[in-house]
Amino acid sequence: MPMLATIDQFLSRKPSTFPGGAPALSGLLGHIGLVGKHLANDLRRAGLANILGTTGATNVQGEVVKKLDEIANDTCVKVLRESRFVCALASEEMERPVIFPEGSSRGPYMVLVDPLDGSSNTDVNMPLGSIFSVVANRQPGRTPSESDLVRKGTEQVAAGYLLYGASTMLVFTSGQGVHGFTLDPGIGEYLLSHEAITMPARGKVYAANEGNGHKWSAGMRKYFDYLKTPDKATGRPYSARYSGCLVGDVHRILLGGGLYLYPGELDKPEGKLRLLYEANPLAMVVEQAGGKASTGTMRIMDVEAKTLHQRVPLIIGSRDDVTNAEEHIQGKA
Ligand code: FDP
Repeated sequence: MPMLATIDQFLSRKPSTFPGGAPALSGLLGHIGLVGKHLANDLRRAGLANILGTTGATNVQGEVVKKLDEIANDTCVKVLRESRFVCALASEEMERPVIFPEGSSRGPYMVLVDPLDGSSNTDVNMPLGSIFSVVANRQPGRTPSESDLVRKGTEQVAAGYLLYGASTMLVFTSGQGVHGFTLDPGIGEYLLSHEAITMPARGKVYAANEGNGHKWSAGMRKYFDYLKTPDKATGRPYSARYSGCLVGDVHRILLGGGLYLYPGELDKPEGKLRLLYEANPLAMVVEQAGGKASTGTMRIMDVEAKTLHQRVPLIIGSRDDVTNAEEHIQGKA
């Protein structure tokens, strides 16, 4: 039976290692949670409110912008601008970060977001997510620059995601385990539903867009053959589960084990996903739950961050599954 604690109540119960302490983390998560409430509300009514489909524009990644991508980004900017904990925001949808105006409200943290993850799911009423990464301003009070946001995954002070599925969830870590809260829409509160999530060391599920298989390295293709070859002792074949929403797939794996892969391709070795606001925050969550996140050759959170919208191959999930995938990719299996 879950305890019906709010985020605030939950955080105030334990000593916090978050820089700024539990009240600062609670305040920050309050605003991120508010973004989630707005977006969950928009998504529930999307088919009725003429907000499905595209805007006609393309974003900095050269990808088609959905109306809901734009709404989600605007919501993040509007809500986090009001937070006295946040001084800057970077987003998948904006080429440059927004630096919030100076003043008494300027906060010590910088937030990096993918405002609406899995946007191909918008028009078909399938799961979507928002991903967030939090880093500290190196010199609190000073106006940060873009380069201050471009940081290694190990420098994150908190990270997590919102999942808009059958219910809305806020899952986060601040380096003290991973905790999941479910939004009770009747009272408008996130309540603790999944305390101290721990992943199985190995799972039975893989998530990947196998339609891209012809573009992968021989080692990667060999690993997928391995996953599908029956072998009782190692629990194979694995089941395929791919939702088109990274957050949804990682959430399934976080709770039940297995792995998600978006590999680099022969003519696009950097892959598709973004390091700073997709791979790094999910890597922090998964590592805190006992799992692992890798490029195939190195730990995601150790990848040197060079640019805001940098891409990275991602293999993330149960510890032993990710290690096994790495061994295949590196020709050691
Ligand atoms: P999307 O581009 O629809 O936002 O983050 C990018 C992402 O979705 C992930 O959520 C998803 O797992 C993946 O890309 C889907 O990409 P493919 O359509 O190439 O499979």
